[in-house]
Amino acid sequence: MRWRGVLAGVRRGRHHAVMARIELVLGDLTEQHVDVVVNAANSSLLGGGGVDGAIHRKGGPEILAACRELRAGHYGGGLKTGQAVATTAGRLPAEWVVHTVGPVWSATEDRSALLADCHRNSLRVAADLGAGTIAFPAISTGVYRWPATSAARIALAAVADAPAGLTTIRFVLFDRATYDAFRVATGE
Ligand code: AR6
Repeated sequence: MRWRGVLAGVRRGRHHAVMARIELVLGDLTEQHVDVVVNAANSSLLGGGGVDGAIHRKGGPEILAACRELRAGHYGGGLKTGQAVATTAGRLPAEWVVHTVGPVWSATEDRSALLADCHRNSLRVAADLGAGTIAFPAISTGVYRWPATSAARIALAAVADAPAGLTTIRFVLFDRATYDAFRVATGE
């Protein structure tokens, strides 16, 4: 697409000068026209419910085939919590899916560093691919039960110092309460 080419030109010319813009959107991650969408996956990399299920449904079988190849190779034991790895985005309007595994919420153990790792490692993988634009869901706030207010603070802090080359970091929030939690956290 033309605008991607333009952005790539800007990035190459002014590598260190471009700051990432943070955007909050109430909507569906699978409809985002960005270079990378981040999947809130599980360690099996073989699909699940929530946003993971939506990505595989809309992206088609190519994504699962790529995940199976990862499992057959370097990721035989699955993807560890906090780590990130890229595949094709199949039929999604994005170029790549970066799969990451969020921590399950615990009331007794502080797993915040792992949630921050998900964001930082996803950004690093995206930057290594040459991506300029990336969209995240609210990782761990669904099936993994992380409270949205806390997740929003951790996510926004973790992406504040993005690798060079990333110009847009978009959080795509699926419901109004999660969107509001992120909006409040941006003002803190
Ligand atoms: N677009 C944007 N956000 C979405 C969408 C969508 N299409 N669908 C759901 N969400 P979850 P987790 C929101 O459960 O908590 C899966 O089974 C959702 O409302 O998708 O990290 C995996 O395979 C919530 O705010 O991910 C794992 O087993 C957020 O995305 C496990 O769930 C994250 O909810 C991971 O749990």
